[in-house]
Amino acid sequence: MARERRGHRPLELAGFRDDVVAGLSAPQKALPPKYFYDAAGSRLFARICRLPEYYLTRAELALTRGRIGAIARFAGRGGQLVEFGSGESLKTRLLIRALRPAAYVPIDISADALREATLRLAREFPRLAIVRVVGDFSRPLDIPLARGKPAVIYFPGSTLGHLDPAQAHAFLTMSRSVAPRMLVGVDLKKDPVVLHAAYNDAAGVTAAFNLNLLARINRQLGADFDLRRWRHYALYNAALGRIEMHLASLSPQRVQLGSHRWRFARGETIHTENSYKYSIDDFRALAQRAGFARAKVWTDRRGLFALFGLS
Ligand code: AVJ
Repeated sequence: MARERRGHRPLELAGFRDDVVAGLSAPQKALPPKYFYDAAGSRLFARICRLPEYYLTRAELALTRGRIGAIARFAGRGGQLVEFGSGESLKTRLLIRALRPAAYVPIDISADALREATLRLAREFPRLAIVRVVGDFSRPLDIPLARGKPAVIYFPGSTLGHLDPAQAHAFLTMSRSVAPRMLVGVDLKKDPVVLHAAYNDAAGVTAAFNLNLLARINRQLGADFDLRRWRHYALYNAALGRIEMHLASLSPQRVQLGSHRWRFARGETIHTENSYKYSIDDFRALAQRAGFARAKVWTDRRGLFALFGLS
């Protein structure tokens, strides 16, 4: 039976609205990437994961499959598996099958995504205790762990890439206080042309994913973004080691949300996401600064993606 706990207040419309107003009022207008994932956005993200250019999902799955024995030995069997994210993926199933954890504790901001993902897992693993936590793991939250059973955090998918280095350091430090071991998926630095293509796919799915954020703001908050006057713009910033996604205004325009109004110049952008890329040495150093003494690393054959085992 799956139980559900709330780590803190669920994500409310008011919070969404405040974040949008604050983000659009800054000199470099920006929106937090966590709002990409409404129902339409989650469907678009699932399509991104199957795009020929988007190597991340396939590389991580291949390396997890190929090295599952070593990964399971690192994580330990029969403990508590805490996943940051909804865990609907094939990788989670591989891990559960290999670790046979006593409890599986997925944490996700979307109660719907969490329920859907865990219902399927509960059918597939009827004897597994599943403890759902609805919450934003980017903020301190109460994670219901049993005493005496070793816990390991699973944070796949390069989701950590959203954080800048200072935030990633704080996040790893926080994670270390939750569990002594952590498995974290990290996208690696590589040919910028390969990176660029992964976020500028030929079919335009990433563009639709990015633009859906504006559609969601219109739909849920009543803003009046004219979607025909915005374009998806993603680039690799090599100096900062990150992909940046933006929405660029194609003409001078105004946007209204309640009593708020913003002007956009032609070519001005709203920064919607960062996706940091690391070298293996960069990430080892980051983990060490955050207090992890040891780092194991597994990569796919082509060296595109890495899974780190930190302890
Ligand atoms: C879910 C954060 C790993 O940064 O690659 C995919 C999100 N954005 N295409 C990523 C995303 C555009 C993705 N993460």
